[in-house]
Amino acid sequence: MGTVRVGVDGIAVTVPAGATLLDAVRAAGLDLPALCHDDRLTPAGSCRACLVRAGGAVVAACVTPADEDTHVEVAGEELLALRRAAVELTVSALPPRALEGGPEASELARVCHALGIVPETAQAEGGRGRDDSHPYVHLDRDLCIACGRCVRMCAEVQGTFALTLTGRGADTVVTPGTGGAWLDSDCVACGGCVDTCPTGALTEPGLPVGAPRGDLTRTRTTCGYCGVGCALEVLTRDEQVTAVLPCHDGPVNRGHACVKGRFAHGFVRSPDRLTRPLVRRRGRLEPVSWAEALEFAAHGLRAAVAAGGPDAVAAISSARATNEENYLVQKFMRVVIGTNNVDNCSRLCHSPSAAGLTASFGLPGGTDVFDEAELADCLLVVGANPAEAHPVVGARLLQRTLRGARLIVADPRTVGLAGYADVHLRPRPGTNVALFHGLAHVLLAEGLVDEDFLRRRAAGLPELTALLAGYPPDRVAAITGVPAGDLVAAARLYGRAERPAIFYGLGVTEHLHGTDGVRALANLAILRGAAGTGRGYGLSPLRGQNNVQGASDMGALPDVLPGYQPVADAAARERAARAWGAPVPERPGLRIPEMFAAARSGTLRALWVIGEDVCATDPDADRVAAALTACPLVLCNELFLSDTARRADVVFPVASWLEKDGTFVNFDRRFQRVRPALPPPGEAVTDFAVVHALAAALGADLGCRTPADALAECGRVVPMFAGLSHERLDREGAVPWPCPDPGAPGEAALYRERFATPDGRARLASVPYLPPGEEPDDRYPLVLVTGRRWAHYNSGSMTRRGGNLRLDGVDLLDLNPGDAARYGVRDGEPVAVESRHGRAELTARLTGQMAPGQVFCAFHFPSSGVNTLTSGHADTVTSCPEYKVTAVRLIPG
Ligand SMILES: Nc1nc2c(c(=O)[nH]1)N[C@H]1C(S)=C(S)[C@@H](COP(=O)(O)OP(=O)(O)OC[C@H]3O[C@@H](n4cnc5c(=O)[nH]c(N)nc54)[C@H](O)[C@@H]3O)O[C@H]1N2
Ligand SMILES: Nc1nc2c(c(=O)[nH]1)N[C@H]1C(S)=C(S)[C@@H](COP(=O)(O)OP(=O)(O)OC[C@H]3O[C@@H](n4cnc5c(=O)[nH]c(N)nc54)[C@H](O)[C@@H]3O)O[C@H]1N2
Ligand SMILES: [Mo]
Repeated sequence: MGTVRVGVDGIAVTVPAGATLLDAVRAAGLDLPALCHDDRLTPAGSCRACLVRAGGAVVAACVTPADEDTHVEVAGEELLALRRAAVELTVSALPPRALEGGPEASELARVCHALGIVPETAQAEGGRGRDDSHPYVHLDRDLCIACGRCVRMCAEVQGTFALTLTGRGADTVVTPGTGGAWLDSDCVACGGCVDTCPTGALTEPGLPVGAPRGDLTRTRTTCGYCGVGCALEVLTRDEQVTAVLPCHDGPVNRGHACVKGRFAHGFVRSPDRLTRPLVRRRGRLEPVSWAEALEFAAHGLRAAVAAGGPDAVAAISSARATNEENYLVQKFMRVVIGTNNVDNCSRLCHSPSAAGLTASFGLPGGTDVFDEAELADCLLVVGANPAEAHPVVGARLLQRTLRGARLIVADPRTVGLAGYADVHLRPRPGTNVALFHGLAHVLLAEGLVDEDFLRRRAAGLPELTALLAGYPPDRVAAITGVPAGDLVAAARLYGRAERPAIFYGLGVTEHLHGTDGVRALANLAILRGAAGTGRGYGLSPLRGQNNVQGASDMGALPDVLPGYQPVADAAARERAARAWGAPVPERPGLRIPEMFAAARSGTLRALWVIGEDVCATDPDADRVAAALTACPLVLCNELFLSDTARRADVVFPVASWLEKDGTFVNFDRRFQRVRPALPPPGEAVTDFAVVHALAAALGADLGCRTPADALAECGRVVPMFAGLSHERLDREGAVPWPCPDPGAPGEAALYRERFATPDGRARLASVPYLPPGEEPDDRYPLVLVTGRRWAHYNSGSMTRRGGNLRLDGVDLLDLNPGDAARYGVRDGEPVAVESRHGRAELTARLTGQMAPGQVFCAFHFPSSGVNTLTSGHADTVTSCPEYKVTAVRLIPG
């Protein structure tokens, strides 16, 4: 992209080609009001506040392109008067409260102050009323200047199209497109409209218009909900969160956010927060001092090791916690206890991605960072619902589609993006491998493969070609239920695109053959030569938790040390042992489901559960509860008395992501800083401090006193993290791994030269399609798919404590109207769901988004019992539960 040179009041500036005069004026360091303008949006040119003179004419700077050698005149009494008149006209239609809070009250107030417009200019009567129906977005109609920024934000950034301008002339005002109250609209509370509103017409409860902001403390951190990794600025006063705003320079979110990171912070000061350690005495959990709790835990751990050796102890580390905390937990287990029994919720989530991507390409992460993948001209979104589960990513994928990229969605349900898809493939749950083979069959049959790439950089083509002969479209249609014509159409779109990218989620991994699914999906990228190009696109798992990538990177896994170095590898053990000054146990440890089985059989004698509500979120919950009951010692680090904490013998109260220091790794392998915005409540401390304290109670010292030390030590154990440090991240913001060199950038796009497999080639996988573990029958005739809804997060422990409950307060079962009629279920009425394993109580919602024979629910309200329904079937390679396929029956109300 070229540049142009522009003169601004005699100052020469260089701006990128395509820039506007407003960009040039700002590049010159001059202030120019622009009330209808936001850099995140297409310019509107409607408010006339940015009038300048260029080429002899008075023009709105925000919509006038900067041409080479343009001379822009900004200063001068005449231009100032024009701008002042334009803003005065706008302000005169507003009531006095628009300018009562002083210059810092709003962008408009600031502009008025700068232009010398006095508060008395705002004299209108108003009386158009407010809409305070929504917990997070409040509308004062009288302050609306119809600049349209909110409407454009909702359309161009969020992509929800929930807002419109209605009325005429001075009466024009923003309204939800559905007409009624804001709460009942399509708004998904990303906060974008509030963020861009220049007048205070749209505000959030913590920051009403005119409220003083000067005394707020601002802390930049990384969101602790999902794995997108949004950079957020937390505003606090008196140790309370006032608001959380998206950082406009956020490397991933670029000024966008979602209802969770932006608004769901009410949990932080919830009266339910745990503030003191608890110990079980005479069957009841009672508050005790830290010294007592630690002594009790240490005593119990010693007894467990004495009775069953180090392997009688296990820990589930937290993908909600920081890298440094996860690093410390696995070090504690390996060095202090002497076992590899440590795992994290990647097991339940994207462990098939780690296994599958490693087998296909060599490393357990996506092939490219999102910014590059997003440049694709064809998006294949598979078994992922980013509109709800990764809203900031979902919004960007939608914008890419609206700007011309082709879109294929593969999901049994009509998820948010499906409405915009060129082709929506709706496979029966559990039939992905056949679906992907069907697509690959067409790619091969129609010559839509990259022969040169396959020759130079891939292995396994002859075997795959032979296998794919058995997956012609007709047979695949019979297995998956996807019409052969749709399959061919999708394969042609993906096959003919120049830059095809794949994004996928749990609809691929949480299956009996999840790892095979990942590998069969990777086959498509390899056949097209669409991975390791160095130019982006590739294949990206939309990883779930804020730090599930990092928890695994740090070695909170039973078979690998930090940096995925196998515990079975003597050299890797030796390297870690040298850094840690203690031997590393040789035998790979237990995976989460194996831990529960060992507890039930009596061989596991102590389990430390850190930030995972296993009783609510692991499958076949009754058997999980039985495991905890059987285990002589259960320790739990929690924010709340979760179903799991309730069953523990010791509960340590801990800090949340808003209260701690460290780093997270997001879904596309980027390290970012996490900083405390407020202190934890009561006696709660960080997970980091708890691990240190428990080690000390056992007479051990884990070293690395601070989180920064822990990351530095990790870099000494793992060459690919050697270039990372807190100090560097403070300076640079986000740095992707691999990052071996402190002086060089991390590797955003992997495998430019060679894949990280032993022979440097990507491996095509010849895995046959095998049916799911659970199949419907006469007694359990429906297939239940479980997944996510936009307003709640996993166990819901955080999102159910605050305004999100008003956005989504009922645990729903989605089902097709035809099935509802057949089973006598009515919309909005209670329905019991029974599987071969358990029973849940939900409320029915009839929707055409569901295919006949399938029902869907989330698992955000543990009291409904959804995870008593799910089975013990798990991915044959990684033990990831088959959450996406459970045979059920319905019993109306
Ligand atoms: N609002 C919200 N956001 C979240 C979370 C949350 O709880 N709430 N959780 C976070 C976590 S931990 C994770 S892991 C991510 C998960 O993010 P996603 O993977 O996007 O979430 P899910 O809704 O579990 O599943 C995705 C889709 O898989 C589809 N699916 C089911 N079976 C199949 C199949 O056989 N084939 C295909 N092709 N598709 C299938 C489902 O219909 C569903 O729409 O979200 C993260 N973000
Ligand atoms: N039916 C069904 N079940 C599923 C899934 C599904 O699709 N369907 N998805 C699975 C997936 S992908 C995942 S990732 C799991 C998620 O399951 P979990 O990890 O159990 O769920 P979360 O609610 O994210 O967090 C667990 C607990 O951590 C606590 N917590 C939050 N922050 C911290 C912290 O910093 N430190 C500590 N110590 N605790 C903290 C919270 O209060 C919460 O109780 O659920 C799985 N369960
Ligand atoms: Mo997850």
